[in-house]
Amino acid sequence: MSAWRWRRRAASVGAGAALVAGVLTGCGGGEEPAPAAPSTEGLGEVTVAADGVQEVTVETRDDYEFYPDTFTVDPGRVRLTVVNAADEMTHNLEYTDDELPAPIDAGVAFLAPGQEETVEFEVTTPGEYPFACTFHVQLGQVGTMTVSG
Ligand SMILES: [Cu+2]
Repeated sequence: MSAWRWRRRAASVGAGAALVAGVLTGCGGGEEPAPAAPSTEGLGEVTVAADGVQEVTVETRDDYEFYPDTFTVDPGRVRLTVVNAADEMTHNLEYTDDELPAPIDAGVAFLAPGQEETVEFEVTTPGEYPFACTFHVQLGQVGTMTVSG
């Protein structure tokens, strides 16, 4: 086989591979497009309301996560809103007492799908305050609020 013929052959194999790749891509196009991920904009962002209280929103969905699972506040009053944006799942948010630097007398005991609840409490002691969904703590639905010092 001459060098010229070999190159022609290589070129035609290359074209065949490109065709196969095109067909495979075509098959993939038949799948359902993945749903857009829900927005996390504003979640976990701490703002100070007109009355001076820090406000923060955490969301739960149809999985075992908090969105976000960490946020940081300054010592003072905190107004925490927990939004359960799930279609199916029930969640809660409780501060896990035995690990806290200081007790927090607040939590959201039960949120059905589509419900939200706001609680207000005071934090004074800097540190890390673990929280959890007590229904799903075994599945890793935990988070941490940091009180800066
Ligand atoms: Cu949960």
